Amino acid sequence: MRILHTSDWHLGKRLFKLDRSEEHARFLNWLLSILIEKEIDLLIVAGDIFDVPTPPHQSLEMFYEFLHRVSTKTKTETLIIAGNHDSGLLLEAPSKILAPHRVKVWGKLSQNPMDHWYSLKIRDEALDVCAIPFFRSYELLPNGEGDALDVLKKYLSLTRSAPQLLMLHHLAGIFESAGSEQVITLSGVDSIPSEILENFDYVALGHIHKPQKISKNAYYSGSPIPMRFSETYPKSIMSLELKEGKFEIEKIQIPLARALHTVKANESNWREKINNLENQTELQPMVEVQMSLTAPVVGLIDEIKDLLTSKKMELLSYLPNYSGLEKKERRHDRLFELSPLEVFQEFYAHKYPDAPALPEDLKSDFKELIQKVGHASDQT
Ligand SMILES: [Mn+2]
Repeated sequence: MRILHTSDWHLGKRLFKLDRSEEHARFLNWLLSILIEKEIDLLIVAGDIFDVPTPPHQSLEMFYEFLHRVSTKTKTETLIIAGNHDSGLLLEAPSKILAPHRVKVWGKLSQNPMDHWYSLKIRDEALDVCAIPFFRSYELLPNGEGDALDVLKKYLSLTRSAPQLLMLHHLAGIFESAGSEQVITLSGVDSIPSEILENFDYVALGHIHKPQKISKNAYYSGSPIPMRFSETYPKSIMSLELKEGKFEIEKIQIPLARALHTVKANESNWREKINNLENQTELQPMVEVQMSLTAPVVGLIDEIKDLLTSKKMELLSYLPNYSGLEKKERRHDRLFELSPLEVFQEFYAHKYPDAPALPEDLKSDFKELIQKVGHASDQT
């Protein structure tokens, strides 16, 4: 049985004024070609299909058009869980019409753990899949009592009769974040301990945008396109083959459709640095220029734009840094790129410049508050 694991598509995502849909379209075309070429039996999408709970119509069209192509051009089954950016109910709404297209969606946590288990048999290989969409602690503990991890364990355990695969959109183990993820916690637990995941033969994780292995069998596939200028590492999907009950795991690098370049320069070296940029992607590279200056220079931004235009690149973000101004001050220009926790950390550093970093107790209170706000907005 051949399986692909991907997550965090964030269809509808923008970076400043840049619409990312052309990059997403190219990723989905490439993904379809891999499904066909490798004769993939099962496609796993571990949450954050869309960037926002009410995605733009074009993003919905891109998603359903992709599912239709998978349905008509391949024999692949597609399993989808909702992430923290998705509306689980929106994803689940067309479930009945998707079923004949071999698409299954888990948008919301059911009260019955068995609703989250799905058994398959393909190419003589049996597999039990446990699909847990993003959930908040109160969904595990409707009465507000008990231990969230104990309840979660009930969802994750099934008498073993075949290899088991878990789909999960949460924080698990010890991970390295890309910085473009939103804060999520599990009532007082910052991350699901990796021991809980050890019973599974493979754990297909979503939420963290940097691809990584967090324990023996647990992987974040990462997002397919860089979400920020700082995400310079290659993006990938995971390819698995289940043979005689054992998984063979391989990472496949996704071709980069559009480069995001960061130039850190000053008045004397910016031309050279821009001239050194390579233009190797099919779509026009976008550039962020972080410029150290002693005083404002009239017309500089136009000169930078002109040079970039001559190299068939575009200036998307310009961050002048006048000497003496702290880096953290400048980051306020990018407020919408920051997570609520990052904003709070910056606010704290601004308010108490002489204090050390944000204390842990304040940090966990803030995370809890954000979660409660999320809970309240769910109910409206
Ligand atoms: Mn995400």
